[in-house]
Amino acid sequence: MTPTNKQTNDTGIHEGASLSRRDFLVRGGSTLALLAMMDSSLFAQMAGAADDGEVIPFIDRPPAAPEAAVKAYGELNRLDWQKLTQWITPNDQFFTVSHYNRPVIKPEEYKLEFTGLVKNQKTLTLAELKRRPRQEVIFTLECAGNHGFEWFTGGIGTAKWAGTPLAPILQEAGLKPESLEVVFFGADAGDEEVRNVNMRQEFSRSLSVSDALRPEVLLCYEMNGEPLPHEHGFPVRLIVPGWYGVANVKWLSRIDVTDRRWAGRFMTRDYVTIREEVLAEGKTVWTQKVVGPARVKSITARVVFLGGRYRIEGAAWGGPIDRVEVRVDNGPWVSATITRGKEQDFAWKFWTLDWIGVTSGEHTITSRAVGRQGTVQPSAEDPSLTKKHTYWESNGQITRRIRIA
Ligand SMILES: Nc1nc2c(c(=O)[nH]1)N[C@H]1C(S)=C(S)[C@@H](COP(=O)(O)O)O[C@H]1N2
Ligand SMILES: [Mo]
Repeated sequence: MTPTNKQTNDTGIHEGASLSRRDFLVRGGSTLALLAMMDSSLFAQMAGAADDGEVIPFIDRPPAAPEAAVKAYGELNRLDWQKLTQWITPNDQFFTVSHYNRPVIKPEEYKLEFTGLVKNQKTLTLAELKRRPRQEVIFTLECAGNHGFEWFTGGIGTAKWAGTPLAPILQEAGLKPESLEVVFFGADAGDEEVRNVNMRQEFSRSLSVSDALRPEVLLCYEMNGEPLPHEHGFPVRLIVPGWYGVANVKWLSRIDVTDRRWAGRFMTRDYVTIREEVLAEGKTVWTQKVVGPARVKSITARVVFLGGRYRIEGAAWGGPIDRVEVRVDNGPWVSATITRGKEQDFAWKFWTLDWIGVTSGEHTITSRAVGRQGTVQPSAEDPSLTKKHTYWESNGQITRRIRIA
């Protein structure tokens, strides 16, 4: 999400809360009755949980997306955390963000060009890509702008992506020794102005040669067993497991190897995190860093009442996760149990915690993820967030509010 569009910025956080029709249905009895009728073991499997229950709605609910945001990015199809029961997000429920147009590409006409500092410049068709070795990855893709605005809290989803690894293709093409970066271009384009120069620019992002050669990076043509849907980049997109959404270039049309750093909009002006950082000697410096690998993050998705007991459920992602801890009101941090995704480094984890000693009234629930390297999801008051001046990479601890009858 990037409101370069000024309107989006201005209206981003002032919208009043409103309930969507889907929220209304779940709060009403009909959906619950329907869920109760489903085979309970099937539901438990889907939920990664022991049994079904009644969702107690949070007091804090994201407001509707402002009209300007919908105008700029189209229907974002944001995830509703309270309804999160499926570990794999179905394609029609997967959020989507596009900064330019959404090009329609005929599969039989699709061509992926390799240009620049490769010994053998070449072009691959979709059929040629599909004939190459197939590789799958379950990867949670989150927009770096997620949680950057009150209304933007569902810019995330998990899919099983399939395609062919990029590294062997680059190796076959033969990178010249002076190669520094690999630039990925989409077929979508927009008008950009830099220093009074107006130009047509395709969506583009670059990776260093070593990042581009990582074995998990895919030229992806399949999402959850189906051809990549149009809005998700049909017929081919880049998948960079472990990185924020913006690195995952859709409608991939050209891959260019260069001996310079690429300075397109999404590397230098958008998706750049500006912070005030304090150096060891106590001096404050302003930093501007390109959004890259995802940061550790978690959220409490819902509280379920199971007749006599309450269960807190949530998700954690953004790099390999070691554990998730949860705190109710100002109580101690308690370790949650990870129920799904333990084996997958690039996929979100689902976690649950039995809420012991529940009292009636209003409560807050906060979660924090801890990465395998010991990185802790920062509190909202941490200087890495309070001294962050752009909204990307908002991975602070999220506090949910709930009222127990
Ligand atoms: N070609 C192209 N690729 C793109 C974008 C875009 O605007 N054009 N948006 C990026 C951003 S910011 C995000 S968050 C993800 C969203 O992927 P999705 O729409 O499949 O969910 O796509 C990324 N890839
Ligand atoms: Mo994004």
